[in-house]
Amino acid sequence: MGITGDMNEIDLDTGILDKYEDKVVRKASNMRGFYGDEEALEKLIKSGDPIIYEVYAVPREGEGELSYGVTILHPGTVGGEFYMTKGHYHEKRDRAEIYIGIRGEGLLLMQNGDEVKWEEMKRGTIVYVPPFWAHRSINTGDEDFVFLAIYPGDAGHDYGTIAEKGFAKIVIKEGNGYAIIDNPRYR
Ligand code: PAN
Ligand code: ZN
Repeated sequence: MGITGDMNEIDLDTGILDKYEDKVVRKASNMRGFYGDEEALEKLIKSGDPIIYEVYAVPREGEGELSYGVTILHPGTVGGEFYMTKGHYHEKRDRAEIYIGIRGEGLLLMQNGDEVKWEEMKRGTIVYVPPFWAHRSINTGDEDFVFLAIYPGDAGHDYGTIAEKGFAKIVIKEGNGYAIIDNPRYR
């Protein structure tokens, strides 16, 4: 991993970036408070604390710049809820984002106040996250769900609001598919 210039390369089959400057790894133990079934999460942590997702990013933090990153969200469930990202609002609420699906399948769940919407994602899907919408991705498949995200350099990440309140909907495994249901813990 070196410092990148203005050029980089993504392997469109795997999502692997040739160069990146930031790597974030979120294990089960980093996801305390995010799942309804806390016991199931503790069990998962005890049984080896698996990685839930990894982010490989090239940040450019100034106003007017763009940052981008690839997220690799592994498959699995915690008490019936699929593996997912923490989710966040942008600190600067009016900053939008673009998600591009690369591999696997998932959902992009978005929330603005109490209003919720979502889009299914797979290889080639492009989803526009408008300004003011919080966003969380969810792996609804049985292989890695991989996507590229491009966002304003000065967007910033507010994790606190979602960590405290959650999303109004959660995504659970149902048969071979998924169901999107009201979050009983939503505040
Ligand atoms: C994405 C996310 C990435 C990880 O790059 O940061 O998928 O999700 P969390 O940040 O919620 O842990 C993005 O939306 N950037 O703005
Ligand atoms: Zn974002």
